Amino acid sequence: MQQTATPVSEPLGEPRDPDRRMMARALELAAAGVGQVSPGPLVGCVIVDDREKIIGEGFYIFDRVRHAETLALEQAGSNTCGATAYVSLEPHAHHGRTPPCTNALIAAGIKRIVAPIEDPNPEVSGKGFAHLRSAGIEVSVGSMAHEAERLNEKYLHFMRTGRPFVHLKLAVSLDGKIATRTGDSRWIAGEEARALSHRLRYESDAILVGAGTATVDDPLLTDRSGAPRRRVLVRIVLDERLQTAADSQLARTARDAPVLVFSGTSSAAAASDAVDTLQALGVEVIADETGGRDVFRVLEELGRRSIQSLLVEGGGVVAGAFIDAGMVDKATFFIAPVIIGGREAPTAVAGVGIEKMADALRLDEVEITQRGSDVEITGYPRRRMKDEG
Ligand code: AOF
Repeated sequence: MQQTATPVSEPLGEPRDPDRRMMARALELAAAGVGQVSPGPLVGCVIVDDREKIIGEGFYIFDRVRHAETLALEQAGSNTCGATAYVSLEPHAHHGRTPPCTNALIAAGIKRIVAPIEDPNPEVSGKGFAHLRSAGIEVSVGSMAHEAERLNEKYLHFMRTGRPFVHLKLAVSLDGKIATRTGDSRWIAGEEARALSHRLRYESDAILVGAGTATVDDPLLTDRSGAPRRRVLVRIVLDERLQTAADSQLARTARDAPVLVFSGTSSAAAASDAVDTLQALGVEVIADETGGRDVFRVLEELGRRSIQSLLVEGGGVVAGAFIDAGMVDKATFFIAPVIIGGREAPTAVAGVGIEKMADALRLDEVEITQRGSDVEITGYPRRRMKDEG
């Protein structure tokens, strides 16, 4: 398969030394696999000769099976003896769908390996580096570690916790509302923000909304980015009282893209006809004793299904449940210059909330970007002190 990736002229950030420059290229190559690696990692590899010339490049795509290092070595051909390999993740040393990449690197006569971070996959973690070192290869770890962590934030979180990485995305008015008092929410943010929302769907394995949003908006929740993706976006509704209608867009399209509905055990038992109807349409109804209110249990269930990443699109009740539970890993708010007003109009985040400002969820690594006339604020929730102990 032809490999295409953005050219080397625009490296990520402004790397200062040759290692950083080559690692930036490896990360850039890895990013070409977005949408096509789950449940695996994004991996890019650059092979560089002793005159610092790039002689091979590769990146991983799940369905192509072959790993980044193998592809880069193949492109480098017979010139690899004494070369340096830059890999965006620790090379694996076990037999998975492919033989160990460490074997290929050793056999090719690679002299030095540069990698930013360990692969937390227990099959790999530390073993890849140890194998390379035992073969006499110099291994440098840590170059662009933060960038590499961010690039693979979904995979790393999923490997470390067994649960999907949760990205909360909301479009809010200046007064923090997500709809009018009648529930109308089309549209708060403008076209640019909405296109970006489809990009976020594209980058996620699953998308989740609450029953209120599903009922009022009757959304399709599909990925309409047009970009190639490996796994169909799984659509999830937290629906304790089993309100999802058989004639909703979600239910009617359940054969085209999976729909999971988490409902309360008693609601599902009381409405067994509704369950049968939804199931006949292809909807999977998961009866859960908390009815999806315990988001940790929902995430564990999704983790069991190898769902690496989850985009939470609201509404306020669901956003509140995820924030109260401390289960948001990244947040994107599109703030539109519009004022909705009305005490009854829903706010972006409901839930229990907090008493003291000191307990508010603050974002770190905040990026603020103008999107048309809207402002995007994206950041990572700071871990709260009480979680630290
Ligand atoms: C690498 N280079 O390009 C990739 C790695 O057998 P697989 O392909 O499903 O992959 C199994 C594991 O290998 C995967 O979970 C991850 O730990 C590592 N992926 N490793 O050295 C690559 N894709």
